[in-house]
Amino acid sequence: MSDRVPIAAAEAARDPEAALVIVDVQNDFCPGGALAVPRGDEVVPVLNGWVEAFTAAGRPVVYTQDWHPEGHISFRERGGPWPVHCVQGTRGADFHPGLAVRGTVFRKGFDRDREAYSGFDGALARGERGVDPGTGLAGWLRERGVRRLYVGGLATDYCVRATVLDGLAAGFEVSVLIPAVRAVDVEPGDGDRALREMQEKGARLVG
Ligand code: VGL
Ligand code: ZN
Repeated sequence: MSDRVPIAAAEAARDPEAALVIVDVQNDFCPGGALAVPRGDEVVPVLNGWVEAFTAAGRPVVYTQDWHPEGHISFRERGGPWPVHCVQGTRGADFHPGLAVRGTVFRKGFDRDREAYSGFDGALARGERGVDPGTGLAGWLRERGVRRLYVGGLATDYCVRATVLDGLAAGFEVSVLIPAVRAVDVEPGDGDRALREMQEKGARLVG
C-alpha cells in the first residue's frame, strides 16, 4: 500500500456523498487467471490508493465479486462466451492478494441460469459462500446518502461498463477511474468503445 494518497482520491473522498466501487479485481481476471484481462493486475496499486483515501475519510468502499456456481450459463460448456471462471469458493474467485479489501462485498452471477455483469445485479455477501438476496447495491448506497460513485476495476468492456451504465440509470453521478480500469478487448478497441459509450450516457472519465 502506498503511503501517499493521490490528491485526486483525497479530494473525491472529502465529498460526503461519494462512494468507491471496485469491480471484480479477482485472480481469474488477472494475468495467470482463467479469463485474464491483459495487465489487469496493474489496477491494484492504483485502487489501493483510493481505498486508503476513502477509508480514511469514512466513505463507503464497495467491492463486487463475480461469483458463479459450477455450470454457469456464461461458461462455454453451456454455450456461453467464457471459459470457466470465478467459481464460488475457488482461488480464482478470490480477490487479487494485493488488493486492500476493507469494505463491503456484493456478489453477482450466482444464479446458474442468468448472466449478471453489473454490480447492481449483485447481492450483499453473507458468510464464506452465500449472499443476502434481499440487499442490493443501489438501496445499500442510497441508505448511506451516496449520490456519486467512483468506479474502477475489471473489465472495462464488461462488468465495469454494465455497473457504470446501471449506476447512471439508477440516478447516481458516476466517474470512471481511467488509470484503474483494464479491458478484455475480445475485439480490439472494445474497451475504448465502452468508455466512449459510458461517457455519452453521462459518466465522467477521470484520472
Ligand atoms: C466479467 C466476463 C465474464 C467481468 C465477468 O468482470 O468483466 N467478464 N464475467
Ligand atoms: Zn463472469
